[in-house]
Amino acid sequence: MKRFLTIAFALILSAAALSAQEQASYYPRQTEWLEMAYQMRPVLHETVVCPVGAVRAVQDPAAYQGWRYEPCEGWEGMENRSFREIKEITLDFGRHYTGYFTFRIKSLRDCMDGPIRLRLLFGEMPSEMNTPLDPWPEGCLSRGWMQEEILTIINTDQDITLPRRMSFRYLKIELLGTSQSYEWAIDHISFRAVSSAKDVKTALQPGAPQIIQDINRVSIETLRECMQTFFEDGPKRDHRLWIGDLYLQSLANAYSFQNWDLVRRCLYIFAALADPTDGRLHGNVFEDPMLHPQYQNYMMTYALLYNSTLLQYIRDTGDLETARDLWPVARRQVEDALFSVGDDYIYDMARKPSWCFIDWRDGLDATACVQGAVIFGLEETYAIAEALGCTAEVKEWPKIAAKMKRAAYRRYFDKGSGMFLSNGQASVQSQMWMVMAGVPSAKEGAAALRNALSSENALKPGTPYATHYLVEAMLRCGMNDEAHDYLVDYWGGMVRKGADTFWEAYDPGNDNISPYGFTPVNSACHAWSCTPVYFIHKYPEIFQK
Ligand code: RAM
Repeated sequence: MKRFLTIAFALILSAAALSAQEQASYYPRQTEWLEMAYQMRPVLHETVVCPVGAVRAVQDPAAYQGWRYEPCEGWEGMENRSFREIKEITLDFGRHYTGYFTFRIKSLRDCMDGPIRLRLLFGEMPSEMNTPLDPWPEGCLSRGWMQEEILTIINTDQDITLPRRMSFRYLKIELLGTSQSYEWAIDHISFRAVSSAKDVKTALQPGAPQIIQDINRVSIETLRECMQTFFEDGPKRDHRLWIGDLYLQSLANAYSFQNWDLVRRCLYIFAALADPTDGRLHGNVFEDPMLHPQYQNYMMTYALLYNSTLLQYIRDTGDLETARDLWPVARRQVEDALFSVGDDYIYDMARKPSWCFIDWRDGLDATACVQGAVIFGLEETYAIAEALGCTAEVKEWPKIAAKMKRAAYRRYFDKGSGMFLSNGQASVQSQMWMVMAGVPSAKEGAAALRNALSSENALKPGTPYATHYLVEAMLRCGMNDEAHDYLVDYWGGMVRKGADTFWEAYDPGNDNISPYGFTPVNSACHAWSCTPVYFIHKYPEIFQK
């Protein structure tokens, strides 16, 4: 009896400890927010598609990353031709799709008397399909990201659907093994494409230039493919919701699909999964097998962009109820960032380590950029407080922002070069974040941007992510024609090199740029690259003329 009572007492105590722990959650409503996020999970729309033809790979130094495809025979009638004779085929589905692949082995003659072994390789880019993957480079991201499956098939004449979701345009099928005593074909090839995006709600002005039409279309396709149960960064690689990508997707969404429910869902997911001990947001989260963050992945610059996403969401929808719910989360991210601002009003990256992502560009000194990002985040969050009528809670912020701007100017502006230097380094990235923060006047900012863009030594953006802020900064300085030309050159450059969705990394001067040291693992349909649709529709007088 005594023993029973002890156990019962221990159980009650541990339950009490658990609920005390739950209550200690930084935001008391986190469990409820998670439940809301589950309830808001969208239904995916499905479309069944088939290949449009077979293609042959051509190694061509003039092609992007050295490879291109040209159409060839082989698709028509494939279902009645022995695959023992075909041996290998590459199919082109005509555009980028994300979803599930199905096919069948059809008996043509005699009875199957041994398993069939096939290699299927799905890929977004011609070079990804044709670059040897092994030996896999040391230190690179997981080899498992490559969409390659080896299948052993023991039954004919029934549908085989791959469990793994694929994101691709091209599919190569190779025969690795078969019995020689029967004939079979590959039949019933189909692909169930999925996306939560529906109709596009915006249209270009009649007569918009062809290149703008193309860039707009490719932006929309990029966003559509990334819109799954949440805004993924890349449907081929990462499959994650990252705050920095979400912010840019929310801008593009506002001028295309206008799916505000999906933005709202993402805002609640991040809030629900914030660190319960200190309220910090994680930089990215996963949907499966259940919603969870990439633990310990703290990204101060991204955490502040959560607030910008919320601000954009309020401006687009007027939904102050959601903003009121999430205001404590937004305020907390600023408080956390301000913890690292010293008495000199300069952000000190060493004070509380966190990943301050700005761009994938080797050697970039992010110090000045981060100072700018904090000022920008502070002001954006203050605008949320204004919308909610709660500025009294954060009345010090405008003064802090002003002091941080003055400190940034004093610390980073170099009269000699007419640029902001970050620990002595010139980069376009530093100029654009100083402009985003409102540190220089429009005139000075434009001069600094021009100086960095024309300087041979200044680092340039390595991703469409950073290029987004460059174009935004140019517009803020009144460099409208330059912003137009830059957008057309940069994103139009990808279109001219064959993009049907925009790439994760792009440098007009270096086709082999890869944040991971190996281009096949790059994502060729990447969320943060989809913002031209936002610029083109928000500023029609600049971009559609
Ligand atoms: C890469 C992805 C992702 C991005 C992070 C910081 O892993 O491209 O989209 O947000 O970097």
